[in-house]
Amino acid sequence: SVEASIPEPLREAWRKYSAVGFTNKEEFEKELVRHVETTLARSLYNCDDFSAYGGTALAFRDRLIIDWNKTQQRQTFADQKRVYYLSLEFLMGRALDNAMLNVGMKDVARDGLKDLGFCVEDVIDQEHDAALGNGGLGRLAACFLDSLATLNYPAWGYGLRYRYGIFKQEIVNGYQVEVPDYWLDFNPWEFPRHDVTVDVQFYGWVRKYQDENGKTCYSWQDGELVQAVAYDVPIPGYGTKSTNNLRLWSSKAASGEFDFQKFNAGEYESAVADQQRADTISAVLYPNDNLDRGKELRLKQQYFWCAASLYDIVRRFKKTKHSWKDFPDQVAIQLNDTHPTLAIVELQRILIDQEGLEWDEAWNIVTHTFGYTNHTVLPEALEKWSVPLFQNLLPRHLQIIYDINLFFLQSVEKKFPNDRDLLTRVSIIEESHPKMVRMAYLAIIGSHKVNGVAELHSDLLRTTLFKDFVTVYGADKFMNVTNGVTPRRWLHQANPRLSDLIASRLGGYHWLTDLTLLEKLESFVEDKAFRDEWAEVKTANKLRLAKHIKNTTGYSVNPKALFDIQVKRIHEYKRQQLNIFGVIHRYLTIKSLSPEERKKLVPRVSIIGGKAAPGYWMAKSIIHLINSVASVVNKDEEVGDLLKVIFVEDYNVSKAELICPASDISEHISTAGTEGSGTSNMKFVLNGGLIIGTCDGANIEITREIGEQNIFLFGNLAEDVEDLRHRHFYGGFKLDPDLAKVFDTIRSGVFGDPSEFNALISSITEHGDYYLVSDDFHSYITTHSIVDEAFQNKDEWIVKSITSVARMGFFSTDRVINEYAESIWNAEPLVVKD
Ligand code: F58
Repeated sequence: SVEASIPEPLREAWRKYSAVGFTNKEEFEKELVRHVETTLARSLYNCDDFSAYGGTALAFRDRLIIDWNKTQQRQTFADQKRVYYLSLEFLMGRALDNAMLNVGMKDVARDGLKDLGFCVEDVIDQEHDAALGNGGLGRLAACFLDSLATLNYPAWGYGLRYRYGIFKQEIVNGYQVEVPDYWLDFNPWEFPRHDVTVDVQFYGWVRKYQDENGKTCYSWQDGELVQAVAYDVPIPGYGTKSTNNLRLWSSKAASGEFDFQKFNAGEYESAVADQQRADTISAVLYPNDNLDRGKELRLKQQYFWCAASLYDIVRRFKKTKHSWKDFPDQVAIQLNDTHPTLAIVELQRILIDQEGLEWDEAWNIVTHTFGYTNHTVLPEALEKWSVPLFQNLLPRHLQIIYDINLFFLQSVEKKFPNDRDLLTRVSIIEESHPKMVRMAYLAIIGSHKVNGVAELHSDLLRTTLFKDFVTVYGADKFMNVTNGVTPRRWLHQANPRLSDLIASRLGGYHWLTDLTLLEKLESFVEDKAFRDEWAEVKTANKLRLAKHIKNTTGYSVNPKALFDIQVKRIHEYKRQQLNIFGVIHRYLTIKSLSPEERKKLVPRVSIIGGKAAPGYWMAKSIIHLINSVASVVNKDEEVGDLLKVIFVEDYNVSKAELICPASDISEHISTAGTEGSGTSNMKFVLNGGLIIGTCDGANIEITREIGEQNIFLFGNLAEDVEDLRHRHFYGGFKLDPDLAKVFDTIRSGVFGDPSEFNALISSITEHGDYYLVSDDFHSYITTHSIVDEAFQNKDEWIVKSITSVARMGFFSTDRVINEYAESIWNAEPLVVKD
């Protein structure tokens, strides 16, 4: 603040000593040793890899924070629009390697560490992943932050600082076991801001009163206060000084609330219990992916985070001295799914209850500020909160929601008189028992733009889920912004060999900030030497993964085999069951062949990884089946190298960086129409792997970009899914004969107690096969044979691989962020100079 700033005449003295951070190897070594010896209190006699990691991280952190300070100052003075990305999940993974590469100092670090007796890769490997997310949605938020900083947008992320991130997965006797992920023991990447706090209110009641002018007003009274404390994480851009901020809120008992009265009255334990109750809010990330469970603590998390973030944003806005009507020109807030929808209601509450604006003026500001991104059409994932729960926890917000709904329904009624059904369908309140608040509808009504994450997905939103809202608002409010990934982490960092090879031909790394430049690679496709080098890179990456597999599972896999990979959250709609049934089918085929015939086969390693939500039994039994099949197949000497099955334990961001560069083929095989976009499909293709996939999510646009001849598509189309499901229920279900054999084999007990897999099988044979596993099985198996055949022509395979990478420019999050900035946020970059 102004009061705390050093007066002008003294600033020279200050500037003389301003921190600059290291700029070369010697200075890096000096900083590293200083941090190890003083910050970490270790010495050259007890500095292990972990301490070297600590020292290196702290040295890089210093650099980041210097740039961060300058960036924030410049943004404050520039007085231009800021973007706020509200996401309950930021799946950041590791920060050190990323920081090294983004500030362009990895070689300096490598050489410096070597001088001091350390290997940079081993040091990087010490870092615990920041795993504050479940899957695609959380990782997308992390990629967005990288692009926002790289493109110099003045942007902040807001999230929760969970004490426990997504659980660590262990496989015990083939079953998933969840272990808590306590990741904060040593986290050099965050800055606690104990002076940046917000008191957040819960429960209580609403007082209605008249102000001095006789206007009816409302105020939220009493209840319980919980304090939000800010923790800031610097986000470096690639090749720029811009360093943005990710602000994560941590909860604790509000200062007045650690009840000294109770304490003095001898109720020490109960005072501590209150404190713990407050701590609980930011304690743990909910581990469900694409499932809404409606738990009160989750709603508390959502409001806690929205209220703290909004308070912070409004506080920053007020310092600019702009008038309220300018708010949407100064602030754009993007809602990552419906989880932050309460921010809409909270801003309306601040404007009318605290700032005294009239309803319409306030609502106009609110709706011009927010944009909402939807990530799924699965009905079970759509958030709804029970009205009684709301009434108790957030009584004033419920009133405001009812008012928003009333005014909205009145406007609909005016436009479409006498259509009661329409009113019931679009009402924010679902008339069930108990009544429910439909968060997606509230998000649509409170935002000026709504977007899906791939073309098919956005089309489905417009024609099914949000159809009535297209009728009400017109089609322009609903748009598509196809997802992407950051090429810095997902190519440069994950696959240094490929990045260097590309740089050797394109004359440097400028394509990392304009990914469309990769198209120049196509001119090298005819170059035999280049193709050979390309193939060598893939082999080296497969060896790197094979080594990890050996170390973690004990299984040796042949790096010459076709590596077939499916890594993502385990979910019936993503159809890992289709994959493992296909593997069993392959196993049966191998067993049925003569030794001579077997020689013609292409050896395969089927690699599957991912976490199941702890309460999702079907997903857990899929994991169990994969592991059971692995333990039989991998021991079968008749099969040998022809087939190996590997379950990768505890799939996370840092493992993805190891896995994505090592695929020959990866699987993106969701039932058509169910996957919003998918982003691992992009990561794999960008790393020179081909894909087998359904016509779903972004697979369709990947096909458009890279060409049909470079992808293996199979299965029914989205437009036919409804019909097929309908037919299953009305007498038309016929189990695919090959799949029937697979089921017979499972039932025979070859893979252990078959009763464990009853539910999995009967969901297909008896309960309607909702995900069309049987319908798509034949097409899936046939397409895998085509893959085998294609893989045998090594040269053509490499041509497909190079061509695909060359055409992936569209899938950079840089393109994505520029689209959001232009068509939703109306925000401009702000370059930070030295
Ligand atoms: C994913 N959603 C989509 N949700 O499934 C995927 O197709 C898309 O590519 C990705 O978002 C990015 O747009 C997803 O990951 C979650 O994990 C939620 C977490 C919180 C509870 C509800 C699901």
